[in-house]
Amino acid sequence: MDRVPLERKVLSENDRVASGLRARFQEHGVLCLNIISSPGSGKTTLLERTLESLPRHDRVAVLTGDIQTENDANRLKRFHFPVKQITTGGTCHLDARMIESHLADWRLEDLDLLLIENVGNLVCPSSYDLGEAAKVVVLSVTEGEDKPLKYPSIFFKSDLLVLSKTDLLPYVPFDVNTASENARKVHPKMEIVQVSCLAGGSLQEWMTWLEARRRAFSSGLQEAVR
Ligand SMILES: Nc1nc2c(ncn2[C@@H]2O[C@H](COP(=O)(O)OP(=O)(O)OP(=O)(O)O)[C@@H](O)[C@H]2O)c(=O)[nH]1
Ligand SMILES: [Mg+2]
Repeated sequence: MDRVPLERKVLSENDRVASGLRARFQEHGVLCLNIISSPGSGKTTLLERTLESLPRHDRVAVLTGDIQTENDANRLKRFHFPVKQITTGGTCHLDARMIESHLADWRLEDLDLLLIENVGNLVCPSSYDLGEAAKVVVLSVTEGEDKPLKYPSIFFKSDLLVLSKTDLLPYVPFDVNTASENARKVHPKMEIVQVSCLAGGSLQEWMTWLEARRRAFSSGLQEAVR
């Protein structure tokens, strides 16, 4: 008798909740980005500068994750967009259930863009789908060019690599080409932008990517309803 092997993918609880979130984001036209990096690579500073440069009427909100403190939310609330802190109390990553519960009293129909700052960690957040449209990994120039090779999962799963703190390049032995080559060894289609968030530094490449992604997402939604 021939035997037919049957394989059934049993979705984990997190994947199930994340799929529900993704469907809701799609239904309400919310582009969700999950921003991941080591502690201190500059995620909150990048978000501060981003919020600062967006028009006040832009339909943007931020969820920011940390093990302890409301510090990042307090920094981000100054820009008058909806911001909530998710304090995990010890867990080294956000999960889909945390996103779902913190979105409970926000109307998704009032948003176009949801930026999630994950807990500072290059390992665990890569395993937890939050329902995002894309992961963005931030690597600062003080961390070394080899990080994409050492922590391949997050670089493989991210659409964009933000090389941050480029103002420090004159002072640290970090080769942008080597870092980019390493990232593309892991993820050949990785898009890469360079930013400096210091006063006078440039966010232009990141803002251009973000705008293009928002346009592509919204035209994808329009195509879907045609
Ligand atoms: N030189 C330089 N310093 C930066 C830049 N961006 C951020 N920093 C500094 O890096 C430190 C960490 O920045 P944060 O934005 O708090 O980093 P983070 O990734 O949000 O940190 P966690 O949330 O703790 O993981 C701060 O002292 C920032 O001032 C930059 O572009 N250039
Ligand atoms: Mg932060």
